[in-house]
Amino acid sequence: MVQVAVFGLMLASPLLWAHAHITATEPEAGATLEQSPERLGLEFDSPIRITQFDVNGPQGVVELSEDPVGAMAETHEGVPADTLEPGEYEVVWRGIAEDGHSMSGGYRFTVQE
Ligand SMILES: [Cu+2]
Repeated sequence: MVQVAVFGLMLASPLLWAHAHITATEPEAGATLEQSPERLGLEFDSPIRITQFDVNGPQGVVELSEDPVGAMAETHEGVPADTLEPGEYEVVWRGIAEDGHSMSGGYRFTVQE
């Protein structure tokens, strides 16, 4: 992994802002969890500013005690204010990468009974 990252840096011109790609979500897209997740997260290969981070579940909008909106970073975290009831959840996000490109995405996961 380290070698791949170094190779990528050598190819990229330092004069260009990096285009970002999402590399991971927390939990993984499509995951079925045995218990409520303590945090929800997004990971990118270069910094992006998150402009929207919404979580919806069987009871509607999930309130977050911590959300990543406004932060410019590679790793973003949202923390549910309460334990998530069993059911299917969807995270929807938007952001702007350093190169000015808009990005958006979403993923679902399930909390088991
Ligand atoms: Cu881009």
